[in-house]
Amino acid sequence: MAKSGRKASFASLDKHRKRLAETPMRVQFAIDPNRFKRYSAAAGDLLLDYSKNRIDEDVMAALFDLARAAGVEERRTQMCEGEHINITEDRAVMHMALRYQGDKPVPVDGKDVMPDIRAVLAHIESYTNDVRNGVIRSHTNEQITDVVNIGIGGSDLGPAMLTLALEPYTRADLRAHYVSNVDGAHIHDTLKRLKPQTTMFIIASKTFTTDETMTNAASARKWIADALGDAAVSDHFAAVSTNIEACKGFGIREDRIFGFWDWVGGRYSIWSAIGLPVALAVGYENFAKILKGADAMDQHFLTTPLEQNLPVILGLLGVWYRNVWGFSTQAVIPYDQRLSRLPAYLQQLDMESNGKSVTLGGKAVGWSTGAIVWGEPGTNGQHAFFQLIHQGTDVIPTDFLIAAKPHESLPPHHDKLVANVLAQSEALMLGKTEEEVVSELKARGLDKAKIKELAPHKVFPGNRPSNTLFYPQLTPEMLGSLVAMYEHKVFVQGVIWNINSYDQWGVELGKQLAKALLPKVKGEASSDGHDSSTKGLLGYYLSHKG
Ligand code: G6Q
Repeated sequence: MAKSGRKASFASLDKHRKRLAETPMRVQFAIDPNRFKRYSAAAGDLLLDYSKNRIDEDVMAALFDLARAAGVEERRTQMCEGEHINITEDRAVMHMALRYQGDKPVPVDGKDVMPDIRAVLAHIESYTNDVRNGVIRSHTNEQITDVVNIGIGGSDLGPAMLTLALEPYTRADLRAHYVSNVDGAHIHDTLKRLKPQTTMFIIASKTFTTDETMTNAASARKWIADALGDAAVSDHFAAVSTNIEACKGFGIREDRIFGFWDWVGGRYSIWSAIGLPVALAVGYENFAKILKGADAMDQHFLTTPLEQNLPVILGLLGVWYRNVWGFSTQAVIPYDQRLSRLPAYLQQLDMESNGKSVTLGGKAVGWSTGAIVWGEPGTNGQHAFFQLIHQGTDVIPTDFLIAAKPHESLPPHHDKLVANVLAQSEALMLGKTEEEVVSELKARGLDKAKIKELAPHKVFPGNRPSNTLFYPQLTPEMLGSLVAMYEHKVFVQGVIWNINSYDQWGVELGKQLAKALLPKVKGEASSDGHDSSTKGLLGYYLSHKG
């Protein structure tokens, strides 16, 4: 689809926007008793209710036309067939192979990758079982009680999010911790309560060169060597990387190095050995269920008609709001405390993938791309930033996530949680008109003057969009499905915007400049050549560092 075609599509969608502006959702719900049925879809047990959006059948038809015209289906096939759709790094994008449950070969650059994937999974399984069963022990012959994953970005956010989400599947005597920040406070505070004798580290780095990770790894190595001697290092470290030689150089035993491949992007790598700390925390059988759930979502994405395809629907709604209504952010609010890191995880997945401003052909895009993704769990958010979502001047499309069944038997908690999530999407959609406010205040016995004064503050504009994702329970399978669904949503949007969702050049400049600044920060080189702000800040640092 040419640039002019995309622009024309957005322009024609704009006519629908103008038309719909006359008919808010509360009117549409009143007119159409089947609205929920019409605008909900499912993938297995996962229900997506998207009826509380500014849409009607003509809008959805136009959006599905756009997906087809932009080549979402063709691109999906290209991705599956191992084409190098990551053009700037000349790489295939094959994270789906990592969770593939079928028995067909999956070729990448002429080689079936499934035997290697299965070999790494078998390695993860045996290592995980051995650590959990106390067969692999520490240098002092003790059972491992704590696993510290050292990694950052894609080598941290995914496993950290999954481990927290699957707390009901963890064992009290084996805890997983995550250290990512180069800020020494992070590793310091993590190790503060741990014993070197029973702590195992995993150095998770695709490249094994990332400065933050290497700095934390060196501090962890010193912590072990200081307490137990240098010989203990090989008993207390494992690594996940594509750079096997560098892992060996660090002192990691060959049988504790878990490989992966350059056709797996960092933020798409939780399905690879990057998931090792998760497997250690919840057991290999549960890790395998995460993969199974993700594969089920892949099959849904690959085979379900666009009109019932969850990632496609979510992606198109995002495009509708971003490019036609001009909404710049997307909130993700899990009513599931254990998904408290999901927004941060999705922030990377979405913003690093689709925060781009040139097309695949290297020209400036003529439209907005990735939205700003943010969120916190409900009900906490209600007592914090929901004010702005309800009455602020910006409209914030919101995804709500909720399980039908909690893991704990603590009535009445879950019923209250569900009442709250339903109430929020209902309130956002309905709003409260001035007439409703006035009659409420009258019923409370307020006089006319007070009502006039208060009413404008109590009006809710309503017509604010949300999706609700309802699932039976937050199981490993469901979690895998949810994450894969969002991966595919990002893919769909990337195709429509004609950008490369699989590179991240925007993170490079800051890294380069930090490298150049380090000798100056250390006071070993002059600050000449920098702008006055950078020089001024350097000067402040050098005079206060003590
Ligand atoms: C993700 C990015 C990035 C990456 C980190 C860590 O897609 O590439 O977040 O995961 O920079 O990189 P390493 O795993 O190589 O240390």
